[in-house]
Amino acid sequence: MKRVVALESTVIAHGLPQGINFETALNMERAVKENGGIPKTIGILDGRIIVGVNEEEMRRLGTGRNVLKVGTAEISYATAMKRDAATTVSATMAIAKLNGISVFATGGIGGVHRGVDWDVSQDIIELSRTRMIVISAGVKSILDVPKTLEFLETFGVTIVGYKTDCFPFFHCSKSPYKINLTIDSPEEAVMILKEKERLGIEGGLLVANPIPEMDSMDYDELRALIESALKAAVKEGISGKTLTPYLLGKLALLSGGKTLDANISLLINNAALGGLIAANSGEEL
Ligand code: PSU
Ligand code: MN
Repeated sequence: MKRVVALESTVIAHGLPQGINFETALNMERAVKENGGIPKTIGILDGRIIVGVNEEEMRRLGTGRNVLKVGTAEISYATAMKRDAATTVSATMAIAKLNGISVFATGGIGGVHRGVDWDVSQDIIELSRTRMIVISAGVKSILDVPKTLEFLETFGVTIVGYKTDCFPFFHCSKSPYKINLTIDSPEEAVMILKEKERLGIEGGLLVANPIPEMDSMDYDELRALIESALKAAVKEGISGKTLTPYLLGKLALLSGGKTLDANISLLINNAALGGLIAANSGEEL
């Protein structure tokens, strides 16, 4: 759909604490608009899929007690059971695709978790089968980044760095992990997606967009905080869908709110780039 940027709702309902989640969601929509895009935040209310929630619906997703967190696999449960549900990266992509939307901005995609035996996000599978530009600040720093990169490669996801050859570390603009492919403009992202379409190649184009330098955290400090958060999760036996929200919450606590500020900054930054890409996408995308 012309100039539209999809936004997810899990980050509102489960990724950010109440109080700032609603405001951040609105600021993301504003960032998309300021850059020429049309934001559509996706969510499920009473089993109804909504592409472009209004403020009241956004507030309900952000404050409701019984809001499910759904990946693609759980969308049909939420709609059949008439539930309220926030959509993760995978579910947002699946719904965006059904609605002809080709650009989606998020914070960080899910991937291969650390510290637990085996936990790989549905996000990677959806990225492997849905042709769409997904803007993210790398993958969440709580994950096993090298393993996540290997999985993305295995599943045929195209990864490009936006003005960087370094795979960003979510809260931190730098990491030891390199990206082979780089783009320098929004137009280039659009060109690559159009080529995928022309050649009949499925799968996402992950645009890794580093957090702005002034809001970036120190890499070593962040690593140490993540180790502590992971230890706490193992000790408390946290697993499954609650693991990501738990770790993000714990990190915010341990860092005195620094990870939260960084998370908000990168979300806005990604929404802004989403707006720019969508504005440059022309008629066909
Ligand atoms: N990025 C954030 N905060 C989040 C998420 C990503 O800044 O809350 C969410 C996304 O919706 C992503 C989900 O799809 O976490 C991944 O969860 P899991 O690891 O359970 O697959
Ligand atoms: Mn998981």
